[in-house]
Amino acid sequence: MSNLEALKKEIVETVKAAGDIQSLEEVRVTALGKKGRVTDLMKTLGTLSPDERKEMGQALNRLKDEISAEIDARASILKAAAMNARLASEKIDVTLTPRPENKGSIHPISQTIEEMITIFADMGFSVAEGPEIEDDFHNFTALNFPPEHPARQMHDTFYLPDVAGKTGDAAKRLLRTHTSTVQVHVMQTQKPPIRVIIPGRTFRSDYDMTHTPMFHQMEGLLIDKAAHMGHLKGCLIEFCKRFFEVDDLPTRFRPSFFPFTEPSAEMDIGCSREKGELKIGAGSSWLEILGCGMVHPNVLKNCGIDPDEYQGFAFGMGIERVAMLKYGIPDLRTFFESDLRWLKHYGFGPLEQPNKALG
Ligand code: 2NL
Repeated sequence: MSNLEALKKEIVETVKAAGDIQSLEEVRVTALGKKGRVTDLMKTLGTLSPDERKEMGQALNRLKDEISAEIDARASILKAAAMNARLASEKIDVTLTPRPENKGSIHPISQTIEEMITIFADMGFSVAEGPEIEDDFHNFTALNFPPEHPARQMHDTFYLPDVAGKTGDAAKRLLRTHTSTVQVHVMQTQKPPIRVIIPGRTFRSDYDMTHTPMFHQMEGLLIDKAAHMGHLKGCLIEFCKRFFEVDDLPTRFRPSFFPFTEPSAEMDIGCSREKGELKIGAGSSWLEILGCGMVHPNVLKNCGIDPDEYQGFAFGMGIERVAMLKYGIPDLRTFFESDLRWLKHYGFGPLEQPNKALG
């Protein structure tokens, strides 16, 4: 056996004997590192004649490759074993009964969504869902956002890396900034009449006292041949009365602007603010609660619906905001901190009714 073969045999034996990734790394350094045994032999090449140097150089490179392959093979075996050991040691028994001191509760966002669905379902709306990762068309273009609209900028919207092999808008992927993307899918795939609500997560690059990068919206869309602003107002007034459980709730609509509706409005509900305490219902103050309007004809056209035949109304509201108002939760950011004391205090029991007004 040549010297090199003997060396290889010896090193491969130490590779096979390495019991964990750390000792394998030591073996690698001893053989192939800067001061390793194979590297030392490489350094002697300069003392050889040109012919010998060529032959020996090739043999040493081969040896290096063979040892590297042995080390890689051993590394994958050791990594798999380490993962299996970790999986075995971190196993939990999900059939164990929960500890009573950590009793779970329904998050106020889930409770609020359930309450809203209950009220809108009673008016004939069904729930639609869609992807959280979207393209530029569904999030902006179809909704009549002009090409240079500020919401399209990097600092407002979370963009994902471009899709490989595509360019321009077709390559863009983003986290939806509103749930209107789902209405676009619904209009593209369903024939009117349409009556849907969409609760879901939305994402914007923003974080301060009143903004979190992930938040929830509830949007609604109704498309029919003769839908008009009166239907919109009736529907939303009824919703607010039931949601806030106040029969004579004062409401008002103020003109507003959204790219996707024309005309557009914001809806306020009456409230009182006495001694710093907010009370929804009678009073001399107003509280903005949602945005709404008649679906812009360009949006209908972009989604394949003939605006000469159909019209519709749409609305959107922040779920955290209305949950804070209804349940007196003072700080938005606490919603997503998973503080068990907060969850216990503001959470709901599984048998609590979604909405008393319909009970
Ligand atoms: C707000 C205002 C709004 C809509 C959302 C909508 C969706 C389609 C077409 C037209 Cl596909 N409109 N949604 C309309 C008006 C207002 O949201 O303040 N949200 C938190």
